[in-house]
Amino acid sequence: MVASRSSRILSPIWKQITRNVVESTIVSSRNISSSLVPLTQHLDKNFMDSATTKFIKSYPQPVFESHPNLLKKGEITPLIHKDEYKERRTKLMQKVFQQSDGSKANIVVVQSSSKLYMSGKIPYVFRQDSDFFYLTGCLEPDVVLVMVSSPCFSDKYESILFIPKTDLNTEVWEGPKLDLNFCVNILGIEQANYDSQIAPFVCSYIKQNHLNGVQIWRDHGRSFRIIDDVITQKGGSITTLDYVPLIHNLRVIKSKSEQELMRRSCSIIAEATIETMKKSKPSICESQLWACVEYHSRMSGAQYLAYPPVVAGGPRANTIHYINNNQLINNGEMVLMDAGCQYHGYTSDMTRCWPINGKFTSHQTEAYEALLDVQLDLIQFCNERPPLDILFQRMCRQLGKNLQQIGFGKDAKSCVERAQMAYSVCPHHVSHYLGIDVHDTGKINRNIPLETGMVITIEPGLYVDLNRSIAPKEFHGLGLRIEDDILITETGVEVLTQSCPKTVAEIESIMR
Ligand SMILES: [Mn+2]
Repeated sequence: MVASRSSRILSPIWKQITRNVVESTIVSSRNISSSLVPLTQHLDKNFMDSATTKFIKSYPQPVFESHPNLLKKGEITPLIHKDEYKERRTKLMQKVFQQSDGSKANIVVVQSSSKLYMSGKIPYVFRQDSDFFYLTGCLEPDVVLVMVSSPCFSDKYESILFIPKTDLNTEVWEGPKLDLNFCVNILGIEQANYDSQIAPFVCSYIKQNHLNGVQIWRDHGRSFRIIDDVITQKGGSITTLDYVPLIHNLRVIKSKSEQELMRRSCSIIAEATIETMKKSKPSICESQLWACVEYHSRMSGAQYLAYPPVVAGGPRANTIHYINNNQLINNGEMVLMDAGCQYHGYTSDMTRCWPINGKFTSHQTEAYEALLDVQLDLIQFCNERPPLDILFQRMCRQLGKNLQQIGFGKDAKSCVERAQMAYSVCPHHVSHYLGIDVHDTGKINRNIPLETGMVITIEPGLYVDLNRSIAPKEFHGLGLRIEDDILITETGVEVLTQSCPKTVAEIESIMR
């Protein structure tokens, strides 16, 4: 990364240009069509070299004009059209209205993520806030979406995007930034303004509606100083409510285009995992397998891995969230790899285990097949659309039964005792919702029946640490998990990670 230069050595002519342009970019929402255009008017012709021209034509995020390989006309992010984003906002506002008593005005405030820094001016890879992304498709930091609806008008609302004001110097270093035009013409938000106008706008809206009362909907898990201050100022006339459960209710059901994005995300991680199996050999380092899965994911179009993967050789697989990934894997050991990627905002989450030398031992086969049998049964059971918690109970029963058949928990006499024994070797849940987040829509209870359009994981595990007395000695140290991503369809289930093999014979054949 190139270090920034001190502003002291900017030549006077650049100072002049910068000053002119900063002054010229003050654009109100009344004349947003003039945004960016004035930039060129102040530039001397001599400075309009090819790099500058290119810069003027650039956009803050991929659009059809600049990335026809990624986007069709009208799509804000790949496969998601402007109209779908608008429909999401409309549905949210309908839910907001349903939750209100109808006599009050509603203000919904959704913040994007902010840039985070590792040190000094070195940023972390930027990841957009999931709810903000879902409602706008906007990939820029420090933006705020405000939606307002007056009392008694259920289907009428207004959306305004508030953006940070940029300057030429920032754009020279970081590239083009969001402008008011982009918000309206590309993102399809009805109005746009600068972030200095958030408080005045919200205050005046509250003032207009103070007789009816005003409800402010926000993410109760995040603070937002501007809105905190407004609420403190305005005191009693305002109720604050949490919009997150309402958005999660929408996000938990995936549209056709979201399903296709998830399908691609899952197939990328499936193929990348196959490549990683092929690269495996005794004494390879866990970090090399991590590099391999990340390389193949990104080469196939993923933006990044969705979370730090677990690449755990031998007994380290018993540490469920092992992410050190820094040890050599010995001949005769198995490796557990839990990895997922992010494909244009949508996440996959898959786990496979394989012997590092390509050949399962008899005990590894026994334990692995006991677990795989449970996983296959649970995927089938999804056809009956059970709640996730029922899947978990079923996992405990089935795993208990299978484990006893290979010598675990000899003293467990009843079904309940066997299920308890299984819970002791698989202490995590067997499923979670999946989507924009890995652990998606956390506000949705796991006790509701599965519905068409939901995507979930099925991930039973078996962790036999070195002192696990209920297990025969030959299984000690083994840690296994098998995880696939499942779409609930109108007619049944679709295993989105299907293309990654998981039977003993298939895995051995791939590694041969
Ligand atoms: Mn998972």
